[in-house]
Amino acid sequence: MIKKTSLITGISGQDGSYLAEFLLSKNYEVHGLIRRSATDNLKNIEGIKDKVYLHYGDLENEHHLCSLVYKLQPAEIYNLASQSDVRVSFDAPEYTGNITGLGVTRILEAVRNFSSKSKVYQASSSEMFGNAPAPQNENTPMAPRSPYGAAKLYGYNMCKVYREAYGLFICNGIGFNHESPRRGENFVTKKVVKGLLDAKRGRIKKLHLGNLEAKRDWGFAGDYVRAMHLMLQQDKPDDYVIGTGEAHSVKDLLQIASKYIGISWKDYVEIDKSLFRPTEVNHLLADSRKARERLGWKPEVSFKDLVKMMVDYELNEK
Ligand code: NAP
Ligand code: G4F
Repeated sequence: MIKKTSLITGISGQDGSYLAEFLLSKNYEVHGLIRRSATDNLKNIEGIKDKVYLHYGDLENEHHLCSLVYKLQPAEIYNLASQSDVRVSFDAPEYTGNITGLGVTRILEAVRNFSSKSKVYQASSSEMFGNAPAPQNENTPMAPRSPYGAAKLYGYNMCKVYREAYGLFICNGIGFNHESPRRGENFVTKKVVKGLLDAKRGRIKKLHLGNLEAKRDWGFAGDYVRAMHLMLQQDKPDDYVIGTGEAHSVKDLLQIASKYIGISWKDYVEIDKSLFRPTEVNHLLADSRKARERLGWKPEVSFKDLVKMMVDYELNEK
């Protein structure tokens, strides 16, 4: 059987690595865009490096994206690359706009001009909702509160424009927070799990955190890549909210993780005002009925099991 060709931007990230494994299991030929790095940024794809085709490049470089898309003519393109850290986007707003926002347009232009049959998945974000009342779904008005959210909203809208103007097959997945052992170290789930374990082992005396009241709808990244793939298998392109339908505060996260680890988080956590954001998103909770009904998607890992998975992984890390 002829293999379907896929291209994943951001293949070295959390989602990119799970998606690559998933597509390989479905017998796809998997290509990934990676950035040249002086240090190791390929840890997440260590196990599959020999099974995928890696191409150096950057979402900043339109010419390179065009020639890659032209050469590969991928059946499916998953645009997962971005400056994905909300806190960092306040320090680097222009860079975030360039990669997380304009980067989407560069992919869309490459597809429009050189591979118009490619189906495109865009990794949009629940951060676009800002403080819209929970639960949020595809019809909830969007009002971002961070440069990251604003850049994602631009990319989201460009996908809609290109879908309607040029008849391209483009889907926005509006992803709520999803985590895993491969989560970047600055995100709060990984920071809490690692920090509490370090505290228990006596490696640190205090774990510095920001706003403990914020609520997020946290799911397992492995579940979310199935939804990305399902969107591109439909007859028509559309946008879908992807989330668990359960929200927890950062305090709940601390409670569950510390109970499993066997310590009291209150002995270690210190609030650091500098870790608060200039503007916060208070409560994200997904109403993902559309994805459940039309795609037949549902998450399989509960929040408690996700936390346990992340703790167990750290315990087994050398
Ligand atoms: P991640 O772990 O931060 O991965 C981001 C990827 O983008 C990395 O592979 C990174 O490469 C690459 N990248 C960054 N800047 C690039 C550039 N200029 N050119 C090419 N590649 C670049 O993010 P993730 O959690 O897997 O998320 C995947 C996507 O979903 C992102 O677009 C994110 O914004 C979005 N999203 C994530 C969530 C979530 O909760 N995880 C929710 C909603 C939306 P390096 O390894 O070289 O840094
Ligand atoms: O883990 P976070 O940094 O994730 P955030 O900001 O929700 O963004 C993630 O999810 C988005 C989807 O909604 C993605 F689009 C985005 O790419 C990323 O994956 O922070 C979660 C919450 C925030 O309210 C933050 O203020 O945790 C709070 N928090 C409290 N102390 C902290 C900390 N966050 C971080 N990163 N570090 C802290 O010390």
